[in-house]
Amino acid sequence: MTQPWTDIKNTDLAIVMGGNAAEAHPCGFKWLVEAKAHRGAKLIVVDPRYTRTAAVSDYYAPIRQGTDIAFLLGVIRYCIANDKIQWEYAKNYTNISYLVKDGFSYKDGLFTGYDEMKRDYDRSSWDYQLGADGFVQSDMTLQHPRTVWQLLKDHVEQYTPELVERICGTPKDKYLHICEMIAATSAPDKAMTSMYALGWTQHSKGAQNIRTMAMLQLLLGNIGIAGGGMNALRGHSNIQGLTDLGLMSNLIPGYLSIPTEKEKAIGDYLATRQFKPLRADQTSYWRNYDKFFVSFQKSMWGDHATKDNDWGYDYLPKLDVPAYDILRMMEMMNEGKVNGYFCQGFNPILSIPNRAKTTAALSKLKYLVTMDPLDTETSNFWRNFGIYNDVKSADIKTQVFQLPTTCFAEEEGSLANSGRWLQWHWAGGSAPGDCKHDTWIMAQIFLRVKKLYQAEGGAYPDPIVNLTWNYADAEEPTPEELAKEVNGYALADQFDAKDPTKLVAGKGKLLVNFSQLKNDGSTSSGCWIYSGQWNENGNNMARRDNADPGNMGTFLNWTFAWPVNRRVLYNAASCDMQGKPWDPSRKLIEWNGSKWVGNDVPDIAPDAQPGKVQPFILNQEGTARLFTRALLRDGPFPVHYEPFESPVKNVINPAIRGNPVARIFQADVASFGDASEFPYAATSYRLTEHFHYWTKHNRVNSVLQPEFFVEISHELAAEKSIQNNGWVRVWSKRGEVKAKAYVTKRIQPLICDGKAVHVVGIPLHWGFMGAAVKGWGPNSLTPVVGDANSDTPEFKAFLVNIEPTTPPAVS
Ligand SMILES: Nc1nc2c(c(=O)[nH]1)N[C@H]1C(S)=C(S)[C@@H](COP(=O)(O)OP(=O)(O)OC[C@H]3O[C@@H](n4cnc5c(=O)[nH]c(N)nc54)[C@H](O)[C@@H]3O)O[C@H]1N2
Ligand SMILES: Nc1nc2c(c(=O)[nH]1)N[C@H]1C(S)=C(S)[C@@H](COP(=O)(O)OP(=O)(O)OC[C@H]3O[C@@H](n4cnc5c(=O)[nH]c(N)nc54)[C@H](O)[C@@H]3O)O[C@H]1N2
Ligand SMILES: [Mo]
Repeated sequence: MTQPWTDIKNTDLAIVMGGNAAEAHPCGFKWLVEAKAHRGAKLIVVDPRYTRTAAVSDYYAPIRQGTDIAFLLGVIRYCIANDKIQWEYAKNYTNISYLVKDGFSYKDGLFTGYDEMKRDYDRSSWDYQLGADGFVQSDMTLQHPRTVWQLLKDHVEQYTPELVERICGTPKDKYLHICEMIAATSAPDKAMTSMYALGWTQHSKGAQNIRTMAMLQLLLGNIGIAGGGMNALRGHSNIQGLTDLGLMSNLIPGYLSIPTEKEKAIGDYLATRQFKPLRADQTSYWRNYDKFFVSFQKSMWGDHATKDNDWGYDYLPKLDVPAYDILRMMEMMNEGKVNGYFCQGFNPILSIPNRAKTTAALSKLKYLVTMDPLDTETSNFWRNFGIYNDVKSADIKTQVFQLPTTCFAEEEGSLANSGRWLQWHWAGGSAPGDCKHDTWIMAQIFLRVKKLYQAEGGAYPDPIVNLTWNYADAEEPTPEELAKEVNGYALADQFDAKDPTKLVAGKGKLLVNFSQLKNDGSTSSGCWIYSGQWNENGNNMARRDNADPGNMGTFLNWTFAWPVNRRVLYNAASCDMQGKPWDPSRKLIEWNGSKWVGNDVPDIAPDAQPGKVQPFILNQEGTARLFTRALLRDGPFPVHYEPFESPVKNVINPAIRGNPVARIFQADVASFGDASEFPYAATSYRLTEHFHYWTKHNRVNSVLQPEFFVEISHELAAEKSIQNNGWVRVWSKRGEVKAKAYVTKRIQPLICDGKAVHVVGIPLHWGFMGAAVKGWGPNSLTPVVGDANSDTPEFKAFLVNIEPTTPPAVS
């Protein structure tokens, strides 16, 4: 999130599109209830289903899943046509005036450089025109035909309300009403907030869904201001922490990235990350990349990371593919390329697409280790649960080891929420039986592997045997020790940058924050953005002072927010070119004539002159991007593409199937279905009464939502002679499930391009372990298609067929 949850109380208009916050984020949703009650804020919901969020909205419109880009490019077109742009913001804080290279163009659904065989682009033309000084060329009059503004205007021109209705199935009158509500927030003193989650991410063009809204928000001047923002409402309580701490195969903590195979030397690596400013007077904060990186290496390998060995650069693995995400791992297992799999706090048999493929993949392993407090379907993947008889237990040779762990509530630590607050928590109870903390188990494995390397050598023992392991009890590092290590230490005395006689952190002391990080090996930090979480003032994540003197919901002494306790990212954009808030009644920060002051930690150097340095300091440009250059793999502007499996043809580019850069594996192509065999548009989602696959182990939740069901409209029920509460068989090209039918007015057929499209809604909480009545969820049906940029599976839009059936026999 660019805002914290608490800032949502300051909004004028919230749009929940691509999520269902009232059900999936009920606790955070209360801040929107505050905004409605105390500011008269309005709520728009756009969802294929009339959700519980829709039930408390001021305006609801249906949309066919997978078509949000067309919808939102149409809203941008509306704002342009009606001059609803926050011009001072857009001109100064975005790249709207920059000139794009002459070689770049867009035609028939593709940008310059597409290679059909590779399903990828040569992106070299997707860039700005640079001057002899290396700075980007611009035209503040916006008249030049190569400005981002002119290209954007052309790009969105085709997305008329009529086309939006044809593609999305959203009735034109409803659509125009929403356009009008959104466009009104272009006034400098009006704020709209976008709250989204998986309804946008779980698509083959998920990243572009989000970008389209970000572009709209930038044109309206709604990012960085109080009550405005782009908000990814995160899932598991610490999933924000997962990405912050680099648990993705292509990341290092703090959104640094793993080197690629081509980057043989540290110089190659830094050259493509340590960006120089593209404009005069810009900050380009990534210029400090080497400080964050070297400090990370020092936290990992201490005295073994030296200038002479390039800070241990060779110790890092190098990527030969974009990422080893879960879809790729399953593909590799299926190809027989993986022997063992450690599955920690993860239940992939239920949570990743195409269960038949997952089962086949796990069956090819020599061993599977699960680390989980619960007995999961994944650790029992080899069992035949009796309903479909599709698992042949006798043929599966994989050896399974179950290591029982504690649950997060049984240990101390911090959780990073969606608003980037690192909140310390304490153990709520002690764990039953002989289960162990994850840290204990991982420490045991590490110590044993290290011993083996020490005894036997091996191909390259250095990264393992040289790893820093300075914990009081080597057998189990404490959360406190780990949190301090992540914060970082001064490895030598540190002096003030402006006054070299002033000691700011003595050797061995905790660093104040990341501004002290150095590239000379004299500091360490496990995750630069978390630096400041636990310094010599103590554990800042444990702070619980809820004073909010400015009443802006920033609560600066409540926990610690990354970066440097800042609550609203890009808050320098909340002020005009004179440094005054666009809305004086909602002041985050302001320029007092000599420095920035206010209710939040300024996202700009404290003495930076207003109007000069631009507020998006992490970007090379200093401005936000309406045109992303080559940063996204599938285009510098979003384009409407159909889901990979779609009930209708792409009406603007009929020859293109799905996102042309979507990640697919050749082996899965035969398992994609089409509308002639599978005419219905399925989607999958959560219910508030369950949390994924855990709470079915709990009788109370299982009583509230006992049984696997699918939701369909009255019209589809009539067409297929399906009774409410009757049994149905739902099948796709990949498998089938049986479920109870729930016939509801909350799903209505959508008219797309003159054809009725029926939506089949499939909640995801069931399985075969635990207390609830058994049944497989949606992932027996979903396809293995990944987003072009993030590899997130297309869980939200796929094709099925449905018919009435007899009840299954439950074992
Ligand atoms: N009670 C409960 N809360 C949870 C969870 C849980 O299991 N139970 N899980 C947590 C996790 S890990 C996550 S990631 C979050 C997920 O939070 P959400 O994303 O809010 O939850 P979902 O129910 O998966 O999907 C949200 C909505 O997206 C809609 N949708 C589907 N496709 C589209 C589309 O193409 N466009 C639009 N506009 N809408 C679409 C669906 O109809 C659904 O209403 O929830 C978290 N919170
Ligand atoms: N079709 C479809 N599929 C989906 C989705 C969808 O919307 N549609 N949503 C996707 C999303 S967003 C998510 S997040 C996934 C969820 O998929 P998973 O993450 O696989 O599901 P969970 O049930 O949350 O599994 C987490 C496991 O962690 C265990 N656990 C809890 N605390 C601890 C701990 O402290 N240590 C350890 N080691 N284990 C612990 C729990 O017991 C549980 O078994 O599903 C994904 N799959
Ligand atoms: Mo999630």
